[in-house]
Amino acid sequence: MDRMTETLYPAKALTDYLTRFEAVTILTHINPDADTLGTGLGIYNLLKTDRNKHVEIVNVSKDLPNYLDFLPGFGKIKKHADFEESMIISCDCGSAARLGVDINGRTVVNIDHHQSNEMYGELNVVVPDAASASQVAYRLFEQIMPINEEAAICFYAALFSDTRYFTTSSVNEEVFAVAKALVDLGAKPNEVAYNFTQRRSLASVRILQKALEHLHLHLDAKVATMFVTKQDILSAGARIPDMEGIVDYARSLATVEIGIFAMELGDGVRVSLRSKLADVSKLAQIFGGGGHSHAAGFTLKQCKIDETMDTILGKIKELGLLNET
Ligand SMILES: [Mn+2]
Repeated sequence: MDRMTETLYPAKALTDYLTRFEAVTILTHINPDADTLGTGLGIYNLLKTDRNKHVEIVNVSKDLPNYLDFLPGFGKIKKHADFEESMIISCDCGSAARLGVDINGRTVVNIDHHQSNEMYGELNVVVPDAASASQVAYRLFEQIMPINEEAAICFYAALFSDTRYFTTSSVNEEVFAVAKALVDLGAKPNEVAYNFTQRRSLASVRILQKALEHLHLHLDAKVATMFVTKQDILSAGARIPDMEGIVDYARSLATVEIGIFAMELGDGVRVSLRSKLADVSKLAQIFGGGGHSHAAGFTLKQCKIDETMDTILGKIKELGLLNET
């Protein structure tokens, strides 16, 4: 192992933690995506091969994305953490608050790739250059144990998803090197792709239709906004996971630099931001959110959608986000 690998992926430190604890609680973030669940389940599938270890994987959200049910171990994801003295491994989560579990006083290994990560762990393995948290987990765990097929499928699916099927600016030689290694270990690219692209829920298409009805262009057509109201969500029969990816339609337009999608939920308005070049994580941070430079988001409590959009557009101008591009 070269020194670079040693600093980025502190395998020895991880081994020490794993030796000290008999039980491990794997935590994934609220409103889970394929990266947090794929990373968590990949690690779960690795750790559970040790018969002396107690391992649990937890996501506290009401709904899990059903299309991810092909990930080995998906049915084992629990809604509550039961272990009290376990070591915690958090996956793909920039802030402790997004875990939805009180981690005060606990030993946490934080595995992530968000630039905005708050480094809330005792051991923080945060690699912003990595395209997915699963890429970080793979590079870390491959040094200390054999990666089995179940884990390879999970890590590959997470990488496939967080790179938007290998199309984002984070895709480079290293991403393909990791993808190749995971395929060699048993991940089937066609099966993973099928699960992501050919198993849509009807509700996800119905809610997309509503969002497209509310597509508007602003600021010389450099910003596209889309939204869905509570009523839209109700009539489409959509759940939050059904709305993942809608924001990409806004960004995909030729003239558009920043795409914005807002959904009106019971407790406020949730906003997703996507950009081609501009750093939208700055914008998200102003509103108490976070994320990556080209994919970020935030939630505003008790807000109206039209006012929210006006405020966001104002901030885009104020920050000069479009001037950078
Ligand atoms: Mn991620």
